[in-house]
Amino acid sequence: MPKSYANTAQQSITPALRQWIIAQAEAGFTPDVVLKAMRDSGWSEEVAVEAMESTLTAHLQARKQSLPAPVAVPAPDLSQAPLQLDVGDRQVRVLSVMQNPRVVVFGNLLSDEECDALVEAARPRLSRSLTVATQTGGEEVHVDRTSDGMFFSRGESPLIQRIEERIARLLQWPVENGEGLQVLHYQPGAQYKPHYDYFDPQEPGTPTIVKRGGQRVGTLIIYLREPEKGGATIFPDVQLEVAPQRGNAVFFSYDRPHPATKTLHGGAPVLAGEKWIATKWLREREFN
Ligand code: PD2
Ligand code: ZN
Repeated sequence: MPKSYANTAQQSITPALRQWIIAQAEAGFTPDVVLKAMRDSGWSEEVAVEAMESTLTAHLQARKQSLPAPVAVPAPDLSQAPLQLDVGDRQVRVLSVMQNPRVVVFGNLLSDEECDALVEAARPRLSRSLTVATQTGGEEVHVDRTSDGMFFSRGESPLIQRIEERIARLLQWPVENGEGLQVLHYQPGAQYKPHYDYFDPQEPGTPTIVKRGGQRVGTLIIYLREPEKGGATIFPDVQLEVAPQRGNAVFFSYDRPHPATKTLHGGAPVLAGEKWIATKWLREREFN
């Protein structure tokens, strides 16, 4: 740590000292440990306490200000802790709930027949998955995403319409705010490395992307065909793994485009067999 060579009366709180205090706090050291290290390096108790207090208060304030404001997000009605939710044409089971990040695992969202029908309608239209090109707002092939995929248009067939209406009821979010359903096919070895689904406000392409419908605020990943091994959806910030069980789905929401939402997630490599999913991304506003 920066040493104090001056006597107590002359000790001043330098930028180097402030940086060091922030680094200690972010590394998880408690205030007493940090204070002791400062005293051991020659700082007086009085100056050390003042330096800690003023530095950390200002740091937290700055962090708060850089956090985007929270917005409304899609959410199932879990106020009565239901075991299942009536979505009109089906009872969807609530299997697991996490508060922070907001993650809900659903069972019985789609029938086996609906899963198969989506796979067969998607199969002839697959091509190597693209990700959004963050520089330009266009799309590009990306090594982090080794699946094949396609998008259905919203409402393009009675099957798609039925599923979209079911999702809208389940998550209490308008059909119009949803992007078209995307189907992804992972072969052995394919994965989707951890990422956030919201568009990074720092990237130059983001203002163009969010002109249409605003930010993404929620994701529903539906498992259409399960692999024999691997292929879980993982949330590394909270060490959560969701098994890709056919007909089930994992939902998560993010009320601001910021890592503070802890919604970093990925598709673990498929180790054997093939994995098929359908993803519905939900926007703040009508997406057209
Ligand atoms: O296939 C998955 O489990 C997965 C993981 C991360 C899908 C997505 N992201 C996605 O479609 O956004
Ligand atoms: Zn994702």
